[in-house]
Amino acid sequence: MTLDKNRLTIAIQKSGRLSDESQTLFKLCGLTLNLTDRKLLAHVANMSIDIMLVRSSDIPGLVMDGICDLGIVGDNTLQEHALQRQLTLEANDFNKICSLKFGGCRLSIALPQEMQYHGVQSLNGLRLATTYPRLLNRFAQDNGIHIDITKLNGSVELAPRVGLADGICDLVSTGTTLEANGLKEVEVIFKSKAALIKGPNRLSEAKQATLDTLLPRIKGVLKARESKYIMLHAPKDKLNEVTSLLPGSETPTVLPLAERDDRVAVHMVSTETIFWETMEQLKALGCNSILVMPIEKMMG
Ligand code: PRT
Repeated sequence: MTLDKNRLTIAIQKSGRLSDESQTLFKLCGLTLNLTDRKLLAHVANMSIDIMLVRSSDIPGLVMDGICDLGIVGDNTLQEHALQRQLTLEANDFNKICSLKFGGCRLSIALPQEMQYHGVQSLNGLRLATTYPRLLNRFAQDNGIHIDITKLNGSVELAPRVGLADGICDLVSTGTTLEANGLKEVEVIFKSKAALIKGPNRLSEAKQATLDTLLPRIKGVLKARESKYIMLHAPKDKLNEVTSLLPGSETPTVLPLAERDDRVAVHMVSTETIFWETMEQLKALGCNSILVMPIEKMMG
C-alpha cells in the first residue's frame, strides 16, 4: 500500500509503551482499524485516514519532514529530536495539537544509592549515561554545570554497575527499575506525556476536513476519561449542599421521584475524581442510591 495524498496519515508507535494506548484512543474515536503485526501501513476503513506503524524515535522526523501529517509521540522523544535538529540546522517545526494524558513519565538523573548528593552542584564533572543527551545537556547548561555525557540506546540503568558512568539520566514512571538497580532519583529534568503533533505543512482541504472531524472526537474521549456520571437520590432541602460537594460538576439535572415529595433524583457529570470521603459526606447529608459511573464518550 502507498500513501494516498487525500488521506490523513498518522504515525504511531508500532509496539511498545505507547502503541496500545494510541490504538485504543483511535478505536474509541470510532476508527475501524485493521492492524496486524506485519502491516506497517493500515487503512482505516470508515474514515479517510492511514495509520503508519513505526518506531517511536522515528515519529518526530516523519512529522517534521512532512512524510506523515500527524504523529503520537512522547514529549521526551519529541524534544530530544527537536534539539538534535536545532544543532544540525535541520527543519524542526511542529505543532503540538494536544497532550493525550497517557504515557506519563519523567526524565530523571539517578545516582548509586551510596553516592552523596547535595544538590545540582554535586553533578558537576560527573559522567552520566543517557538516551537523551540533548535534554541532559540543556539541563547542564541551564544550571551552569558540566556533565560528561555517554549516549546509550538501552539498558541505561546498568551503566554505573559496569563502570561505564557515575550515574544515569533515564525515564522513570514507578521508580521500580531504579530501585532494582541500586539507584536513587536525584533530579527530575523533564516531565513527559504522549502528545498529538502535526507537521509544519498546511493540510489539503480533504485532510483538514478529516482532522476537523477527528479532533473533537479525541478531545471528547480525553474529557470523558476524566469525567464521571453521578446519580443519587437526595433530600430536596439539601440540594445546594449536595451539589457543592461535587465541584467541577455541570448544572445538575433534578428529577422528581415517584410518590416522594421530599426527595429528588440528581444526575450530573463531574470532571473531578469522586473520592470515597465525598460519597460518605453525601450519605451523611441523607443521600442514598449514590452511583458513580465512567463515561465512554462526550461531546459538546
Ligand atoms: O519505539 P521505539 O523503540 O523507538 O521507542 P522506545 O524504545 O523509547 O519505546 P518504549 O515503548 O520503551 O517507550 C515509548 C515511550 O513511552 C517513551 O518515549 C516515553 O514517552 C513513554 N514512557 C512512559 C516510558 C516509560 N513511561 C518508562 N517507564 N518509556 C520508557 N520507560 C522505561 C525507562 O526507560 C526505564 O527503563 O521504563 C523503565 C522505568 O520504569 P519504572 O516504572 O520502573 O520507573
